Amino acid sequence: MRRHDLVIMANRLPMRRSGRASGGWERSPGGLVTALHPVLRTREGLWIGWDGTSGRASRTIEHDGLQMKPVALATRDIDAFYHGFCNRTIWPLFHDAIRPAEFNPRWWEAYHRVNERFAKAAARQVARNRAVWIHDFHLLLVPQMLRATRPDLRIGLFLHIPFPPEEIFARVPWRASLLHGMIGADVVGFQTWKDAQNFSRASRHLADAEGTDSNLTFHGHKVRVNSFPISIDAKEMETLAARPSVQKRAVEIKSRLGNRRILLGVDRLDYTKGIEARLVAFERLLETHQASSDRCVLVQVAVPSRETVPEYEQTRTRIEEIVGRINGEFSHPGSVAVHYFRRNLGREELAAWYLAADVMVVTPLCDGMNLVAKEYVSSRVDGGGALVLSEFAGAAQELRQAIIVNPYDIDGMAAGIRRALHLPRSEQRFRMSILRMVVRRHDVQEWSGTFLGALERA
Ligand code: GDG
Repeated sequence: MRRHDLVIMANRLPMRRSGRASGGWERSPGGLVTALHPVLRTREGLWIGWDGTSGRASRTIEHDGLQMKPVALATRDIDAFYHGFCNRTIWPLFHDAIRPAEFNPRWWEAYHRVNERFAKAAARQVARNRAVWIHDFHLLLVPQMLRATRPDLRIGLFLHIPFPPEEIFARVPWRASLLHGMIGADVVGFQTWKDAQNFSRASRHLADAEGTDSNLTFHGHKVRVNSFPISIDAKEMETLAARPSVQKRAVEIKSRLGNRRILLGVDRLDYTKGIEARLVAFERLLETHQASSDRCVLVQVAVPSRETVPEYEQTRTRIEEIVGRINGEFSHPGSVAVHYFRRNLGREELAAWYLAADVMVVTPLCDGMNLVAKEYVSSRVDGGGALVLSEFAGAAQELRQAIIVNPYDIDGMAAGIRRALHLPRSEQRFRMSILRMVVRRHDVQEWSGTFLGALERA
């Protein structure tokens, strides 16, 4: 069997099974694949992940120059590992415990089992002394498991979501095991320096690691800890937004909405994204006559997500109640106050909405990075638009020319939106030009190059 020079591991494969596309597979959209595809191609790489189905894994598949190895998960494991430990334990806990995390020993056992399965799959596939790059919160135990059988490998781990402050993390009954799992890597990367610090402190205080915030030692093994803020494929976004069909669609969207000022929100329908508070802030502007539905409209795109988790259903219900309340109170014939789309838009359509939006409102309560904010500025090839951004999105560390708001402060958020609507044109263009430069300079290609460089040096 041929072994690979670089193995990427993530919960999901970058392709999904489809009846239509060639060979029964189609590429899932996303910057991560775009960034890693060329690296994997030149380095004889392999991507290991779950293919989204239950049952037996198929052998390695090659599609579009990308080699992929599906990992099989049993139905009961998918439930306890994915719906349980990933989505109902780690996700809420790592997002500041906005919703209470549930600690179920059965889910933990399944998490352990699935991580072992991934680690075994990787151990068989990587060539001697080569590298494995593990992604995200589904696979936190893999670094240590892999190191135990393959101490020759360089192992990198990148967490896409925040790492919580120590006192929140300390609630997990299996906290030391989780930390030991992560510490098995040579490089552990986070979205922001704050996340990196939270992790290093938890490791020293709860898992007997020693060292500084950027260099830890555990039983003689050295771990580099740093921030590697993820980004988007800025060139691809710019090219998409410059397409005549997208530009034309943006003009059409504006005209269909009566050429009112457009405020736009685009999020997975997730309680961390702060959609309810954003709606209430807009309602506040309407109530206090600082905005009117004759002159502006809020469009919220909410992409269905994790619908089997009860908290997500409750969030959806609350959002829909608030939309109904605002429209009942403030809509007029021909000028609906809030347009709400609970669906996934195509890439072109999404780009057209970005271009049509006068103000993009990105107000998560807690978010690792938030790529929507970066996609918006990158799509503004016309230099127009304004960004309102939560201070609790990782992106706020870089996108400093956005109008930064606290999503827990409804009046402050309303004031931020109002300010964005009324920015003098010269200031608006100045802010946008800097934002665009930041995203272009620090794109996803730079991100993957920097991480792999750090792994190489480890
Ligand atoms: C996690 C972390 C971190 C959204 N609506 C549509 C659509 N999207 C695409 C966007 C963007 C992606 O989904 C969402 O990315 P985010 O970064 O906003 O959020 P999460 O899904 O929560 O991702 C996050 C990220 O990982 C990367 O590390 O930034 O903090 O939570 O790319 O474009 N795409 C299409 N139609 C839609 O309607 N086609």
